[in-house]
Amino acid sequence: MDVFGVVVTAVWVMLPAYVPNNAAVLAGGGRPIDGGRTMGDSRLLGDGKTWRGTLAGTLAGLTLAILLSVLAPAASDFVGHPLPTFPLRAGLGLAFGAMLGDVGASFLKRRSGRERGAAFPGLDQLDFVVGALACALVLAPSWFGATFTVPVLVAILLLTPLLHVLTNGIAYALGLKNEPW
Ligand code: CTP
Ligand code: K
Ligand code: MG
Repeated sequence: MDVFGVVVTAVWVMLPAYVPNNAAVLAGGGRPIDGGRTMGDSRLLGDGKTWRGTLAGTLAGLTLAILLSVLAPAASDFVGHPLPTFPLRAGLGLAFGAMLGDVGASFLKRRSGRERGAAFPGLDQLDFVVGALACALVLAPSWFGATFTVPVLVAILLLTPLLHVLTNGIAYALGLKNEPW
């Protein structure tokens, strides 16, 4: 596979994991997952992780995975490269895993004394990737093995932080997000 093919595949296959965080920002609010509970001196997760945001993010990612599967033949023709479809379990793993990774990162942020909204460089950009890949591996192992070749994984780890910085910067500039990370 050439570099173009690797990059296009990496972005395509991770779209259902990229969208949930942004959907959660738009739809979030209401009851926090931790119900206000604390661990030590800090909140377990904080007010930034809500049931509604998590559900909306997961549904948005899953819906996108279904849509991309329908579009895969046309998109493959367009880029001149075979792009994968998403079995339901793969789409669910990527979408829910992205939310789970983000929730896990908030847990770690609170344990390290960071308030809601504080930056944690590195973790902020990759938490959802690790969560998405891990859940996709568990829920759709054979699809995972066929889709995530080593070059595609390397491209994902290099490109995701760039895309994350870009989309969050745009969300901040549009006034949708309180911080640009
Ligand atoms: N959000 C949500 N539920 C989630 C994730 C995000 O409701 N599972 C919404 C919240 O309104 C949150 C906003 O999206 O404030 C931005 O998400 P994020 O940056 O992940 O949360 P922070 O508020 O920065 O909190 P944290 O420090 O815990 O990351
Ligand atoms: K986050
Ligand atoms: Mg934040």
